[in-house]
Amino acid sequence: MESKLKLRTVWLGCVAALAVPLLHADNVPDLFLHDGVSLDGEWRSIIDPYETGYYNYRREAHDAAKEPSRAEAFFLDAKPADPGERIEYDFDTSPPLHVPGDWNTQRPELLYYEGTVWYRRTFDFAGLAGGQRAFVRFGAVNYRADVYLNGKKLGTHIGGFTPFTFEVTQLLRQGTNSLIVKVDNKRAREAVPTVNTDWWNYGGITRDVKLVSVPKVFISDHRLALESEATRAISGWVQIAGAGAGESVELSIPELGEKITARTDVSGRAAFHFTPAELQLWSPETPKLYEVRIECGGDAVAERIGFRTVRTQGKKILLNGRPVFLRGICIHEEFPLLGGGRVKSAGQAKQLLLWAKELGCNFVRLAHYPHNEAMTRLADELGIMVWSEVPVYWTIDWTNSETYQNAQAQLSDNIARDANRASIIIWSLANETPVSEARTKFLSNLAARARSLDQTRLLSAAMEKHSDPVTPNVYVIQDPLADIVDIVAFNEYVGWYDGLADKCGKISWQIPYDKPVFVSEFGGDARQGYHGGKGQRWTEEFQEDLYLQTLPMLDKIDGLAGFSPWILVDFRSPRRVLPGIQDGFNRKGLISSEGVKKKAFAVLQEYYRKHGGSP
Ligand code: GCB
Repeated sequence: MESKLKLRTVWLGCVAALAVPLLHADNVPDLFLHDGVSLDGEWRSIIDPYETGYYNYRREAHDAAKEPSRAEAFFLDAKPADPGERIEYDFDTSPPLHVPGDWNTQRPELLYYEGTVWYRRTFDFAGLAGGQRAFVRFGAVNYRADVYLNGKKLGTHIGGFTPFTFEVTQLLRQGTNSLIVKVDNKRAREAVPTVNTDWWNYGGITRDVKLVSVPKVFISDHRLALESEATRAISGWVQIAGAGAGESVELSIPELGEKITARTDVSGRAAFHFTPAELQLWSPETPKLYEVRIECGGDAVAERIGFRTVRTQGKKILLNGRPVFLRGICIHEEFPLLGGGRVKSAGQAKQLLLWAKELGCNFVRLAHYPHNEAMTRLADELGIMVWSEVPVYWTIDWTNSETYQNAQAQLSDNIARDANRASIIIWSLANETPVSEARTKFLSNLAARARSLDQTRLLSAAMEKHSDPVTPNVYVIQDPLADIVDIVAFNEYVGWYDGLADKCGKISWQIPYDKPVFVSEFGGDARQGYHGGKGQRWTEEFQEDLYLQTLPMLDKIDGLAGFSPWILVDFRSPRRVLPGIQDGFNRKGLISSEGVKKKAFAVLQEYYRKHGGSP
């Protein structure tokens, strides 16, 4: 990560209260709820593997130059002023890419492209009403975004799966505006994720972009949560940007007959505490959501929120005070049909969750990074509990403080984005990270940060199992991270990376924590339509048998609170090269990359049916 990393502003409200014009903002969560002008659609694009539009021939950044070269600095979006002028690029005649969307599945030559692509979108703007402020909001850009409006740099954002925002009040023009994003998805050792993953690193402006105008004083964030299922008290706050003390904020939940007014404190925050007479709690069986409205001065937002509690008691997970078994499945944010690639619409997100429902799931693990906003909002609506994760995966650069700051920013932005989603019950800190002192320090700092930002959810991380050579069939979870998290979760691949399926019958478990146990992955590959005996690897029968053998093995785990097999749908992974079988896909899906169910789907469905799942 570079030192030019975006300036992080912790609370927009605090910063805006200063008389300094705010140029850099990051996640201002409630801009999602404000109406805006969509900037989705066709953007002009320039593929720039050598970053010619960014660096001059001495490798100095054009955007740091006093007088950037009109001929070469792409962010200027220049046109020849006369027939003799040298301008070595032209957005107007460059081909389009669709936003939201990864670039890889839009043009065959970009399938495995990693590097820089410049995006440009022009839009007309009529002007801001007196005192209004304007922001441009990106749902996600993978991985690094350098953003420019009308030839001026707005800032840089790093991290591929969380939203970010820049204030553009001063830079918007009446008439035509040019918004340019240099998107760079090159992997880096010190990045989060790092160079080595088992998924394809799609590049592009992968989520929605919009331009939002708001009053000078506006609602920038809010939190509401049920304090206890016994008292039914709800508490929370609303953050007003640009406000000091004494601003009046109204919060109402019409269906509950609640309308409460509170005043902001000096930091622009208004606190709420109330106990509705009749509150129906959110659960997978009854995913009740209430319309919550917030008003402050000339600004208003509304969204649907569910109320529930989640905590642990010994080896149990309690939802609304009652034990719950998590019938889960892992999901990557990838859609199998329509050309594949990153999920591009709420409709695609919904299809993934409906498949999980059909399996009988009440829980999904959204691997290995924050999924799009639609996913968690739909999970609220559909009654599916969620494990939400940040891409701290495998071998992160544990001792690099910028890497830590990066991971912490992604975690904080994810929490800020989704803190009002009843469906999310677990924040996950990491996946299969090798035990070391540096790694445990890194993750315990992340855990402390997560707890300071949100006390209404559980923490976990997908750990690994170990065994002693003297007792190879006794699997032990022994990881200092297990002392830190609330749920002891681990991945296991007995029968795939670890012997054959018949090994499952020999395994016993030692998990010495008085905490719920969750198996966050198991599974094996099958090429859909490839059939053979159950001993023949890659066939649907092999995968089916693996599931049949694994489920009774997991039943033997003391304190098992659920599991999420790997994975709902086959997904792209360049590590997976076996011709005719993998062809660039991890084939552990229960559904193929063409959207067809494999035999093991029915095995898991039947198990979940017996455990209360009703597809
Ligand atoms: C794992 C990883 C997951 C991989 C999976 C596999 O343990 O967490 O990202 O895709 O195994 O298929 O090997």
